[in-house]
Amino acid sequence: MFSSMGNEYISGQQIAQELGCSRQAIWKAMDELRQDGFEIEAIRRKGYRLIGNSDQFSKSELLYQLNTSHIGQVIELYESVSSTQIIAHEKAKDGAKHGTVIMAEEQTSGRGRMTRQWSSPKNTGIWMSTILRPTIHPQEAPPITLVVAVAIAQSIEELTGIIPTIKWPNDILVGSKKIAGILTELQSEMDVIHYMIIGTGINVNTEEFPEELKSIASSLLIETGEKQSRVKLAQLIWEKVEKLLDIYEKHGFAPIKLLWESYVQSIGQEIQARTLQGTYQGIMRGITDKGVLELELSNGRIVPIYSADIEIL
Ligand code: BTX
Repeated sequence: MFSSMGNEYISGQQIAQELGCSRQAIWKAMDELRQDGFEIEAIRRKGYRLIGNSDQFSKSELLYQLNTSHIGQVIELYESVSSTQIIAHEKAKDGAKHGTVIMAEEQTSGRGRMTRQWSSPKNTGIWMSTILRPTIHPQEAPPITLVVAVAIAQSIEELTGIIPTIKWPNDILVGSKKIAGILTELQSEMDVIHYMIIGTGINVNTEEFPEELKSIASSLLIETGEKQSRVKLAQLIWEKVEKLLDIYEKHGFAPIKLLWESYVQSIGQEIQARTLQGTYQGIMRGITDKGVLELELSNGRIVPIYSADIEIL
């Protein structure tokens, strides 16, 4: 129905005929769409016209033509939360299904790694936490952040034509500025993953950043000069995460690594890696099939880096 509702008016009778339902059912559906945030004009004898939708997410729009089996099929939408990660942990403990997504229009205490803050202003970005229950060993969990990074980079490229870069392990950049970040949290025992929460923060239509982020952050709106569809981007990400996760579970990280490398610029470059154990400097040689970064020191020794903030020198 949406596809035939461009800028033209379409009569209730025609919609009813096409869909094989009553005119009353169409009125009811229009009312529900309005409540979901769509602006629909209705003019006697002409029919209905979709003017646009507000800046609000709506479940029906997010689910419309979503091509996944699990991811995004259950969505919980919130207006304002402290952090979608906190809600996702609660829901996962209560048994939420694999692929359930917690989304919010705004986060008042969005978080990054290691107690850092993630700026999440209202109606501008995609602030969401996805509950995964992958059938893998806990040791195989770390590359999932990289799998999600590839899905986000591919989705941004498909939606906007911009080719982003991935900064190991969890940042997506355009030029030198951060467009998106991933926060992966794992609840497991020695041998079994209970669940994973994949937090993704994507600056889509942010017009201006707070002073402290201006030099390091950007948004798709700033980079393309146009407002972008948060709904389309979320759907693309869910579809690609589902596909890539399936490949990872069946065939391991090697096939994804090739895609990952196509979005990474720092391979072969001098980098500094700040880890909890200390700071290392050397040439980034690449990543292993387990997603571990390999850093070559000036004496030729290769150091495996499991978790760090890296900076290209
Ligand atoms: P990170 O620790 O790699 O990055 C956090 C750092 O990024 C901050 O210290 C700050 O310098 C910078 N920063 C903060 N906000 C932004 C922003 N909007 N855009 C660009 N740079 C920023 C990255 O952590 C992981 C972020 C995950 C965020 C999602 S949103 C949904 C979910 N809920 C939640 O609380 N966190 C995740």
